Amino acid sequence: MSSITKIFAREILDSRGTPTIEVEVTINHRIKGSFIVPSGASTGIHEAIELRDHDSKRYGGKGVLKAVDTINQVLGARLLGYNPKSQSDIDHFLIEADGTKNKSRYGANTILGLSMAVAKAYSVYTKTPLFQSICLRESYQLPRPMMNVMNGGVHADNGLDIQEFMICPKGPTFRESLRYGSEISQALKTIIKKKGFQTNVGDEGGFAPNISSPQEALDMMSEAVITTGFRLGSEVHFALDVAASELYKDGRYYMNKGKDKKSLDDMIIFYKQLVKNYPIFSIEDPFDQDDFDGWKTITKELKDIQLVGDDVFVTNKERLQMGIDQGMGNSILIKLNQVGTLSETLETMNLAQKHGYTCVVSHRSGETEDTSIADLSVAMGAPYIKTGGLSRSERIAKYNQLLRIEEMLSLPKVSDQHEALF
Ligand code: 2PG
Ligand code: MG
Repeated sequence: MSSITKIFAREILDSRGTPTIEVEVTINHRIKGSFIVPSGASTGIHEAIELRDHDSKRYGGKGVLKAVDTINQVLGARLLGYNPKSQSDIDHFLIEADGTKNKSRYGANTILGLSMAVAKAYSVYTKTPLFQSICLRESYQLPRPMMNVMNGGVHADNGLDIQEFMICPKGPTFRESLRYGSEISQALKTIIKKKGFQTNVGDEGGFAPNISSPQEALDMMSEAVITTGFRLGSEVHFALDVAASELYKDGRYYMNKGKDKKSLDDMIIFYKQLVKNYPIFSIEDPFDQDDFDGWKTITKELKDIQLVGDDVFVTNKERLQMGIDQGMGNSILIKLNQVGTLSETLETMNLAQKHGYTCVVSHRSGETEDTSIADLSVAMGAPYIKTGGLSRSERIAKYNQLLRIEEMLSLPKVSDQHEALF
């Protein structure tokens, strides 16, 4: 019989140098697992709340000492003695203890730190890779990577309105897809340099040249794919995250850094044009989080495109159900900290899968060395993972973890003897 014997949290830093929470859970006094909570910049208004200290004397108010104290003094103590196998009971306890709809009492960062640290400790305790200890399946598949090679929007200081321009390579294995992505990124760097732009990178490890036209970005990406010898439109596709909630005000979308005011119809024309001219297979957040007309229209008009709801669904099963009922999108972005517990995340993913919505497991723009999302994507059979460009270790760490998982899956099965959490 296993039980949680110690829980400890500390304040550490994320990839932007902003404080975040690390939680360590100890089982039976000796087995330890830990998790570090990520943090977003283009956060949706319907996301669960991230608790910060708002003490202007520390980290510009962004410290998380209150959350750390809540774990060390209040919630951690109440979880002692729990069997770590009872992940749903533990998550349930945390949801109840918080008692609010958006986790504003203790913060989704506080709660997620605990929820995931328990899952990770359990994986160490059972000597089972995290993906297998989250969900035991007959067979597992690796997700196809969506690599953010050009950064714009609030993730970069250039003129691009669209937040993320991604390449999505499809090799015979994950390892090969990663190689395609890396080679294309290197070629892209050379092209950007040749055109006289700086090759600095944005928050998610993609390049952030000082350009403002999406066509210019997509042209450079196309050139990079072609010069590396990969087939555009079959071996490599493109994907966008428009993060349109950031561009929306009073029924209009302010493109071209505010100079162009676009209506819903103008936006549809804009997307149709892009999809016609480039091999774009996926568009995330093409409309604002509450612009349901926009969402419904694009879902009808661009039927063949994967339309991913991030700010609109916020990994929340009620929001997703509403989208399903109203015909909004056909795919959901999955971010653990948007909802706050592993159990709720899995419920949302199950709901999506049941209704034919694809799941894209995602990092946040503020990331850490934690690689749990790589395991989550494999555990749940998500067809895609979005975890940044091919630079910056907090992004590469997830890709590297997928390489390890692919290797593990190619080995003969060692043991399925453990009991999985879900
Ligand atoms: C997004 C994410 C991750 P952020 O909008 O999809 O790329 O960004 O974490 O800033 O919300
Ligand atoms: Mg997004």
